[in-house]
Amino acid sequence: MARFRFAAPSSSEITPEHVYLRRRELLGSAVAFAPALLLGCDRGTSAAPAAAAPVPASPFGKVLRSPYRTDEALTELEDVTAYNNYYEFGTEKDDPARQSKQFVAKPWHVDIAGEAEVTGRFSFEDLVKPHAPEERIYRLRCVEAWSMVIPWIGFGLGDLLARFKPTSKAKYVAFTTLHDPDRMPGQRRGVLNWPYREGLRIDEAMNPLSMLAIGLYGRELPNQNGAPLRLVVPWKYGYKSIKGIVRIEFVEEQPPTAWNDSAPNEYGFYSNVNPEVKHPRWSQKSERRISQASGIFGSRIATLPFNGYGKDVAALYAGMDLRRFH
Ligand SMILES: Nc1nc2c(c(=O)[nH]1)N[C@H]1C(S)=C(S)[C@@H](COP(=O)(O)O)O[C@H]1N2
Ligand SMILES: [Mo]
Repeated sequence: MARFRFAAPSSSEITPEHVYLRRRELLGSAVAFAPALLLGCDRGTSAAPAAAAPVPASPFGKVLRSPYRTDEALTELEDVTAYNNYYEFGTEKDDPARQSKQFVAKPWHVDIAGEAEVTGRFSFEDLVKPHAPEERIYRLRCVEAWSMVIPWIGFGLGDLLARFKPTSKAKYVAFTTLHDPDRMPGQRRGVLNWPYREGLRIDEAMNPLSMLAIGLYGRELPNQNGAPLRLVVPWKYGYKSIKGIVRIEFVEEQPPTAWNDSAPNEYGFYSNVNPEVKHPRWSQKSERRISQASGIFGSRIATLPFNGYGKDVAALYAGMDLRRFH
């Protein structure tokens, strides 16, 4: 495997799902008969495709392998798509997978509005087409103290936003999820003030780590993960990564956000992963990585400031009291 890895370094193809799955089989069985082979692997990364696995067509065409990637073990596809938070489809972790089965994320439009030179309604296809899809492997840290490592397909949010030429009044970007109780059964209950809304300061939105995801594990985004497009902001708690986006608005004032709205003492606007700021109901100092290798919930690991992305984003908050602006 190690040899294969170096024999094929130039592949910019996405690591396809069946390679991940095959790799998982290899990892599962290799322990029994070939520990040396396993050790030779690039442990826990998807950078090493399983030997001789054919590369199937991707729904995205060519996918670039982004340098934005952690080399930690991936959370298995089964868990990424079975253990979700998406209150539009129910509040239990297994609700979104079950209750989003009928959801059809097509046709899909996104309204671009507010302080920008270019505004209007764009089809999902028109929005996505100019952007070369890339695979980025990010940690997602939920405020509930579990985390996953997910190979997303998408592109930089900033690249998309720049197309609309935000004006100097665009200090924040506000995002809104589809509001359609007929198609999103969870919205028939008032557990949140629908529609789900999120926001970023414009410099956070333009930071190259912020991405719009349209897929994961080489496939289109599953409904329960936010089809057809959702935000992924890896240095913030998971709830900032809003799913099923239908509106992006450039605004001058800090916009309201769903969780801050419903429990302001628990959820601030910034929501940067911060082990030093305690959630009123639980510590944020550690997390359990969801992984089948070590039981569905792996052992506890220390949570890192900014979810480990401090090198790239800490400067955004220079001089700010991050306890106050939590
Ligand atoms: N519209 C919407 N987006 C949402 C949520 C939600 O309930 N509704 N849940 C958030 C939370 S709390 C988390 S942890 C992540 C989970 O993403 P995943 O299910 O793809 O892992 O989605 C976030 N995005
Ligand atoms: Mo979350």
